[in-house]
Amino acid sequence: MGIRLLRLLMAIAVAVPAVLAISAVPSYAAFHLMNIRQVWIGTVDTPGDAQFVELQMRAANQNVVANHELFVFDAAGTLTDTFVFPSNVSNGSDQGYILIATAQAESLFDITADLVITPSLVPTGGKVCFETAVDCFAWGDYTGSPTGVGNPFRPASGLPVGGGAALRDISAGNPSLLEPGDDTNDSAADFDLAASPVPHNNAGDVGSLPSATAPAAPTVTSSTPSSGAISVAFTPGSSGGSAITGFTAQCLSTDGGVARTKSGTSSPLNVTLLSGGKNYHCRVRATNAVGTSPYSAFGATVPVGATAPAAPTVTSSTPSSGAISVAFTPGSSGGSAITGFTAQCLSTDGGVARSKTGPTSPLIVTSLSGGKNYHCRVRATNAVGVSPFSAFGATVMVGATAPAAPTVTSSTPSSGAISVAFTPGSTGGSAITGFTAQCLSTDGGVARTTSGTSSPLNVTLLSGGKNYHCRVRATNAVGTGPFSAFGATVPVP
Ligand SMILES: [Ca+2]
Ligand SMILES: [Ca+2]
Repeated sequence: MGIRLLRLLMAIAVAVPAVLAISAVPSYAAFHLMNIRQVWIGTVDTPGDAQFVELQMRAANQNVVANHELFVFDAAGTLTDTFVFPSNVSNGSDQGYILIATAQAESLFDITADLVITPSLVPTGGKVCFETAVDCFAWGDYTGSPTGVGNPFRPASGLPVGGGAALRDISAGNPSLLEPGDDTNDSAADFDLAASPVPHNNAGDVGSLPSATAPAAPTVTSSTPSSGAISVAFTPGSSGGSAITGFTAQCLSTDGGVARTKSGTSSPLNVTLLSGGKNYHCRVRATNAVGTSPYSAFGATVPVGATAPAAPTVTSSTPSSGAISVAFTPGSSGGSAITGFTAQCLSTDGGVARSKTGPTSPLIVTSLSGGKNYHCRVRATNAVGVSPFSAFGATVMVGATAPAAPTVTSSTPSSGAISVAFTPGSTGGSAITGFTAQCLSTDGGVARTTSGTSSPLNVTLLSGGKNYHCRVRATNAVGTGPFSAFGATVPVP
């Protein structure tokens, strides 16, 4: 064997293992032992703008990513964006990271991305893939090909804007290492929702969200008045990094109306119970878990529409016989002239209730029950409506009246007479001193009366052979009441 042949054989002996080694490992070996580790979309302030996809190596020397790509698909599985690594990354350590992020995410987390992308992930559903088949992740209402992704992560709700991140669960095998067994190609099974996003880049930096602050002030966009109310529309300012939990609109009058506030979780807020006919301007502030923003600038000054009047105030209740004179002062007109007042007197011990309407104070409420206790209240009316009642005035006893009419219960004739039985009505607050029965003939007999202190009263000297009906009235110290209705008409023998 000559020297030249020996050298050739030696060269072949060296080369063949090298060729075998090359053919046993695919040419993409230096970037494909990689998984999508974390995906995050959006912040509360700029939904969708701050986004990142984090890759993690599960072997050393997977840093030869130049010209390799991140593919973004929509929910239907259609490719919408492609982002290409312009160069390799420098750190090829096993378990090392590669950060693909928008400039907004770089700023938000104060971290440098290894590949900067434009905002392209849609929170409601989609898919991202590193290269055509290295690894893919699908979420939300993704309905494209299930190859490599199985079931989408959080199919009902997608990725939470401003919320936690989709984070690969690496607990299988060694729980602290990303390994092939941590990828089952089912996004729903392979990922969990982490409380907050924590991006890592290839240089070993760890990004963090800035600590939250109170929100910025909202901006009032319109103030729409109606009867006694203003609907305040606004746009929120920055959340301060912590979700806004509520807003408060405050409306202040520029000409003496009452100030009011209204809280709620979204625009618009309808601030009610404002003073009709007064001018108002309104402002809004926002609250999150950290605190409350300053108020916005005031919106436009607008006139609030007229309302029903405010309740009057009872100033005195002066009783007399069967009546109370109710004096009062009006409240606000509500921006529309008051057209009348109604005083209502209610008894606290069983007297009949009465009311009286008129244009001014006082109103004299009559036909009340003498000797009963009453308190009275007043309300006002204008073109818009009726006010609430005022508070009750003092409780006073109504002066006695003449008695109410008795009730005839029977009329029993005898020769030239009728015995009239009856039951008394109200005394009117003063003891009844007597009754008078009166019998009138319906066919020409002579009329007669008889007085006495109790039922029955026997009315005599009537015309025999004539028909009669009888009635009764009562008398007390105040006076004589009205007659009762007539009893039955009966023939006198
Ligand atoms: Ca593992
Ligand atoms: Ca996979």
